[in-house]
Amino acid sequence: MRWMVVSSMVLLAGCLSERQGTVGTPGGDVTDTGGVADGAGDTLVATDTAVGPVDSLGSPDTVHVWDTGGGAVDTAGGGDTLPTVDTRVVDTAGDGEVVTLGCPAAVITVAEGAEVLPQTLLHLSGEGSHGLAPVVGYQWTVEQPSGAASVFLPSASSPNPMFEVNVAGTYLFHLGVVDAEGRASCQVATYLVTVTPVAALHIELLWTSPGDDDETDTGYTAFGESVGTDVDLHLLDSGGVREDGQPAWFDTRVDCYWQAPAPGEIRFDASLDRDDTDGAGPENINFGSPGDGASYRIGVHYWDDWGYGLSYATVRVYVHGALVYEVGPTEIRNFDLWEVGTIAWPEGVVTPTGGVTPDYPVPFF
Ligand SMILES: [Ca+2]
Ligand SMILES: [Ca+2]
Repeated sequence: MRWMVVSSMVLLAGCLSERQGTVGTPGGDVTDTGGVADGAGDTLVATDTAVGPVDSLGSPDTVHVWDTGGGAVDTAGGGDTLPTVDTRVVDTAGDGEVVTLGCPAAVITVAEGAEVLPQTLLHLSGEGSHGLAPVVGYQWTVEQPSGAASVFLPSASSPNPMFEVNVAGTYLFHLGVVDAEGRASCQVATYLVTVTPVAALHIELLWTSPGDDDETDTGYTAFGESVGTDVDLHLLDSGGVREDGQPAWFDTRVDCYWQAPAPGEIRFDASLDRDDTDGAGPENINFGSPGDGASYRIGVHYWDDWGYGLSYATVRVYVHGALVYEVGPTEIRNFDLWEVGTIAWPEGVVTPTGGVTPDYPVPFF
């Protein structure tokens, strides 16, 4: 095995003249014993930029070590042995720190940055990952906010996947890589993305459906059936009541929901950003300018369970980006209407109204 590290050669020249020592001993460092990669099978070349503590390959204080072959390595310090090519331990000069080298470094970049709005489609990339051999394998994972169920597209093994952050909160992405010689990264890279709504009022609906064994799939079957449950978020304008005094749910003039995602009146500029029809949610309503003295009703309607049975719904309310109210999970069954509560403005205080009405009669059916 022969490793060529071109980028370190300039630094190497400087280090060689001033660093002598032994491998694995505090206070020492490793230097070239007899030519660079000369094929003798026991040549070691090491450099240390000596900027500060060594933590990992690829950090500002990079260390590169490579061995042209297996077996014992005779360093300038005399008679040291490295255990194997891939698990070399090197003591850095002066500070006594020890680091394991040889594994590739995973590097994450996110085109949209670390602070984004809900519904942002992130473009992730691990293509800056690097090692002694080219990086050829990628494995992404993520810790999402509670209830979020987004997936990497096209897959979690793509070098540059996309990922939609629909739920407010923090997403902690992880990336591990493998190089062409089969070495895995010694530690995964992490990247924290914070999703913060900016609307004055942001309402989020999430749900889970135990009868659906895959809540992350999307779309419809060839027979036109959804692959998940369809629950809907509603926000009723202040004063939105029918002649009989009951809340005017499903009235497209005053109810913001999938059929009236932007009811359009200036004083009621609430808008639904997506109608999730295949499980998990979320559905979000953003409301830019609630009226002072107004009171808005929040509702959740179980439009169609598509045969997957009951669901458990959770609603979160954000005022100027801060979570002020969360309720659920509340059990709902097909066609139920859950009247979650009312929110008073500008106080931003939610008063639960609580009840679930079974088989709510949708007016236009
Ligand atoms: Ca499903
Ligand atoms: Ca829906």
